[in-house]
Amino acid sequence: MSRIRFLTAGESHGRALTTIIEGLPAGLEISETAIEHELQRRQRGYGRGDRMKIEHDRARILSGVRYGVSLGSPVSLLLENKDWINWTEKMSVTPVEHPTPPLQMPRPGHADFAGMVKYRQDDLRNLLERSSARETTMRVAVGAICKKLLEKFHIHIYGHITRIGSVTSPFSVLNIPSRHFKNPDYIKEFATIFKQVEESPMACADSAATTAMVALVDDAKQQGTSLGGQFELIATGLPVGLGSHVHWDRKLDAQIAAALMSINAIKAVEIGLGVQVAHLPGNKVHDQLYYTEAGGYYRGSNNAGGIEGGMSNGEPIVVKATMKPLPTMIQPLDSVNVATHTASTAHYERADVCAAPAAVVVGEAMLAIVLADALYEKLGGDSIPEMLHNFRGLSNVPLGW
Ligand code: EPS
Repeated sequence: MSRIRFLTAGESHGRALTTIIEGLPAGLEISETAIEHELQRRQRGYGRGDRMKIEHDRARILSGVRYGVSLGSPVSLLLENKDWINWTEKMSVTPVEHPTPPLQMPRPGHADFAGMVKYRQDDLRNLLERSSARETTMRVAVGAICKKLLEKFHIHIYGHITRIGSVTSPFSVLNIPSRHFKNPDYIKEFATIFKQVEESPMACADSAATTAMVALVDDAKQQGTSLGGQFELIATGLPVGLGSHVHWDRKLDAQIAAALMSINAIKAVEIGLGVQVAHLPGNKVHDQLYYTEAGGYYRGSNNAGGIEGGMSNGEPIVVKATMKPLPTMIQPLDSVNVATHTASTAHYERADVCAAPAAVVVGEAMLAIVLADALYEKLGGDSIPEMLHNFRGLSNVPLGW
């Protein structure tokens, strides 16, 4: 990330979560309503725990915006945890007379064990509060702003669930002929698919798969276990040449993979065909190139997922991320009491049976952040008008041979 940087702070049951975003251009419309819309999407999903009934996530803009428009100065956001009133003693910043007894049975799969050893903590509360996926509220808020930036350039990001446990959705963007995305009428039709995704409690484009996924979540809840999943993200409207082949940390696919792997519980990220490329010969993998006078360049397929040599190639970017089942379960796994070294079961507290539909929204946000940064790096400037001017200029630059 070279232009847009952000930090987040806050504990899951602390007073609030905050972020400072540095490097945004001036002249971008930013509203609390647009941020709230994305935060509400993150709270959705069948299988979420009771915390989502307590919270109504809203972020207040504290700086960097005047009359609804960014100033180019750091934008800071504050999201207050409604649940905080129930945790003022347990999460007090100042010492309390009667601290709560320490939690000493690490949950396998969570940050508890490694974090307790690394930070020399005897209370796993000191780890879980920050390792909780509640931190992703701030990423979604930053992503909401980056989505607005991208929309100025007609770049749109979509996400949907492709798998929950054993149930898969038949819909994948990789099955849509690549040239359709050059057709503005198709882009409108494509957007309507995602209206169905918004209506699905599992953020899934297929209604039969949604029903089966809901039943699977019910079953997992009954059994006191949890479920992971897989989702596909798509970015349309990108110009050719975001990222670069010249250095490892400038490769766009590497930046996207790192951003998505940083989301809680994500264990794998694939671009385009992803791991399937190992099974296929070259002539079935690479996207053949064609040209028409009217429409310019187009591809026979988009198996590369819109990225070749670490650069966007003008096709939709398609990324898949895989999420593990959450490690907090009503039927807990074997663990050890770290104070007594005796066999025990892992700590349990309120959790989600399945948070994959929410992770789609976090994935969209992280993709938006990376792409907004890459676009800004490509276009330069300090304001939206300057970026738009440079964007229009891109297509006028002749090829160098
Ligand atoms: C989350 C809030 C948390 C959990 C979940 C994500 O709320 P609480 O811990 O108060 O029930 O629902 O956290 C985890 C999945 C985790 O592993 O910690 C949220 O806002 O997304």
